[in-house]
Formats: sequence, C-alpha cells, structure tokens
Amino acid sequence: MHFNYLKFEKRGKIGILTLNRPEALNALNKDVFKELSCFLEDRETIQSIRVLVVTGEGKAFVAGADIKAMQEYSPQMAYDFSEIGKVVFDQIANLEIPVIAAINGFALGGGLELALSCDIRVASEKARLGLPEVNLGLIPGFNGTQRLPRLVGAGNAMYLMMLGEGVTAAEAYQLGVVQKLAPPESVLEISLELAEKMASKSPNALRLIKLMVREGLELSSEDAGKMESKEFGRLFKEDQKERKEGIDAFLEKRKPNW
Ligand code: DAK
Repeated sequence: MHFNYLKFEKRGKIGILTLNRPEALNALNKDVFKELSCFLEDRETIQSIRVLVVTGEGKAFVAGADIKAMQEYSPQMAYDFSEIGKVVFDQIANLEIPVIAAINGFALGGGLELALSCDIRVASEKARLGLPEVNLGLIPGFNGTQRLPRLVGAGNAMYLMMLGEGVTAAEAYQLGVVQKLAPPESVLEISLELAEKMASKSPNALRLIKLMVREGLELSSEDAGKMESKEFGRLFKEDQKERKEGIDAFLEKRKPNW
C-alpha cells in the first residue's frame, strides 16, 4: 500500500508507524486521517504484528489538527473532520494489540489526542505536550475531553485543557499523561524495548487486558467486575491454548511458546 503521509516498517513482530508530514510538523488533515484509517483497516498487516509503535518524523510527534485547513471549514466540514478523527482514534484504541506512542517531539492538540488513543506513551525529555485548543477558541474535538480525564483524573485534565499552555515531558510524566521518559535520541529505541517485552507475552492476554481496561472504564465497577470474572472463567475453557501453554511452560520451567 502506498502512503503519502505515513511510513510503515516491520521489525520482527513489531510494527512502526511514522506520521510523515514533517513540513507541517505532522499536522493532521483529512488526507492523513484517510491514510491512517486505511492502514488500520488492513487486517493482514495488523495480524502480522504483535505491538504497534506510533511516532512522528522530524521534530514533532504531531503538532495538532491542521490549523491552516481549519480556516476554511464550514460547520459541516468541521463535523466531518471530527467524525473521521474519532473513527481513526477509536480504531487505534480498539486494536487488539498494544499500541505505544513514541512521542519524539511536540504532541499538541489533536496530536496529544492521538497519543491518548494509544495504550502507553513514551516521551522524549525534550517533548512538549498540551491541549492548546482553548487559545484558538476551540475544544479538543477528537474525544480528548473524554480520554484525558479517564487517564489522569478530572483535575489534571482540566488543568491541561484550561491553561492551554502545554507542559514539559517531565510534568506530563508527573501528571500521568506519559508512562516513561527517554533521552531524545532514544525515544524509539526505548519504545521498541517495551514493545519487544510486550510481544513476548500472551497475545490473547494482552488483547483481554486492553479490552477489560477500556470497556471497564465505561461500566459501573460492579458490571466491570462481572465482565472480568466472565472473561477470566472463559480462559479456562478447553480451547484456550495460550492459558494452557503459559501454565504448562511455568511448571515445566521453560519459556512459553505462544
Ligand atoms: N497545523 C498546520 N500547520 C502547522 C501546525 C498545525 N497544527 N503546527 C505547525 N505547523 C506548520 C507551521 O505553520 C510551519 O509551516 P510553514 O510556516 O513553514 O509553512 C511549520 O509547521 C513549522 O512550524 P513552526 O515554524 O511554527 O515551528 P516552530 O518550531 O517555530 O514552532 C510549534 C513549533 C509547535 C510551537 C508551533 O508550530 C505551533 O504552535 N503550532 C501550532 C500548535 C497548536 O496550536 N496545535 C493545536 C492545534 S488545534 C476539531 C477536532 C480537533 C481539533 C480541532 C477541531 N473538530 C472536530 C473540528 C484539534 C485542534 C488542534 O489540534
């Protein structure tokens, strides 16, 4: 598949997806979203990897939605843009494999929202992260107002959204937006190390952990607990090869072969 704004590379079981529009700091426009959606719908590619790492080309991860394109928007165009963005970010959040955002530089506005749709965020110590929409008379439009408080709590989310100033990677780490900091030159390497570790785990367990966390956040704790028990029980069905292999391997003092 040929892309104008994306690069994809496979390193063993890890996929590296790079937003590749460095002249505009990888800003998100409709065409970028269309390509992302196309990539995420490609089942053959997704099924051939165990972890996806998303990063940006050049000095930015993604500097946000394309402000120049937005200047021309009618309400309908803004609505359509919001819809396609939400579809893409949901596609990422719903992938059955872990997705790591390797934040190599600016992650602003829609760029931070993209990172928030990933499961884990690793950031360059030099990166700047924030939701500056309030400075443009906008609000985060790709579910950021919903994803951020679920990740870091309402107070921290409002702090970031209402100030609109952006924070250093260290502050983002303290707030819980970022899970790991890395020296600028090692962001991808450290993200790949995490990805490798995850890729050695049970793919089925990874899929279920992601599903339980994401679905559970939308349920009452009672219903979420029931869902977890149901899935835990299901792991002990006869056809659950990975559970059997994991426990057998432990008892036989060997590495599991998933
Ligand atoms: N959009 C378009 N182009 C951008 C861009 C952006 N978000 N950010 C940077 N660029 C472009 C610059 O215009 C410049 O292009 P040329 O002038 O060379 O043609 C090029 O990238 C390099 O940028 P700078 O020259 O500005 O680079 P600096 O290192 O000096 O500054 C910066 C880097 C990141 C501090 C600065 O570029 C900046 O402040 N960029 C804007 C950051 C920002 O405000 N991002 C949030 C955008 S708002 C919605 C859904 C979602 C959203 C909105 C609506 N709906 C559903 C409708 C989300 C909104 C946002 O994301």
